[in-house]
Amino acid sequence: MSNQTDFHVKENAETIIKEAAKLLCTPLQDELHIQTKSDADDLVTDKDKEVEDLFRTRIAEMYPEHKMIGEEGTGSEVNANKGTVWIIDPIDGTTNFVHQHYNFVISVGIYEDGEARVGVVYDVMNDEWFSAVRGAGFFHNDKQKKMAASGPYEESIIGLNARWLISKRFPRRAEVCRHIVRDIRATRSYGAAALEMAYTACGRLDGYLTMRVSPWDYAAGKLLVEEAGGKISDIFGQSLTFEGETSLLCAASDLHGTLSTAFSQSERE
Ligand code: 2AM
Ligand code: CA
Repeated sequence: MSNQTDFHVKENAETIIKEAAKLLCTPLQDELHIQTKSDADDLVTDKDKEVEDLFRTRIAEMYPEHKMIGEEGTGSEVNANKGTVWIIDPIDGTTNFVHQHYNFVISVGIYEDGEARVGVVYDVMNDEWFSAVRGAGFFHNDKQKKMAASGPYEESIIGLNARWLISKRFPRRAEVCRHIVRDIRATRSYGAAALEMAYTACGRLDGYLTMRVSPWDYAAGKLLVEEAGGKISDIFGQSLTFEGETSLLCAASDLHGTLSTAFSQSERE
């Protein structure tokens, strides 16, 4: 895709997002139908499925040759590395959507032969847009922004869910997380990975890390962070592969290096 085509696709993605957002603004009037997925805390609603269905319909109308992968099951057979693929999280932060009706986003990453071309994260209740086009930069609403260089480690604020401090599955990683919490200025947890990547890209967080995300959680956020000038990888500094669940770390270069080195060293000890 050329840059001009990318901007056109981004506009069309934003049009679908606006239509989808309307479905999410009024759920308190409707009765929300809530189910659990992998565990009792992993929620999904009829709205997640409605938004995903809307994307499937609109993409097929606009771009019949494009494919789609969605969290709620669309395109589970699709190879993200072949052709043009929209990777979508219809609601990132479903727990927030259900409990707080706040801090949830629609996340859309558009990839061509495995390379990110367009990323859009839309914070529905705050009406905030975070977007990027490959080679053309990161935008917060309509304003282009670059990430600042890392400041002193002890003054950083990092997005981190307290759950990972007590993880039994990853005791070494949990210990590194506890050291990080002790040494930095503060942590924040917004409960929506795509939003936390967007906040890192626009400077509200110095970094974000988590032990478990899936491709639809980071497909858009990865381009946002990269186009803002930051780094994104798993917690050991390895590239994200779009295959199954992974850990994730994003930040400006120096902070990313400090944190990924801490996790790698602890794993070797
Ligand atoms: P979701 O809201 O789209 O499910 C905090 O829970 C963050 O981790 C959210 O962005 C959530 O995305 C994401 N996440 C990814 N995989 C998850 C899983 N298997 N269980 C719970 N949260 C998951
Ligand atoms: Ca989701």
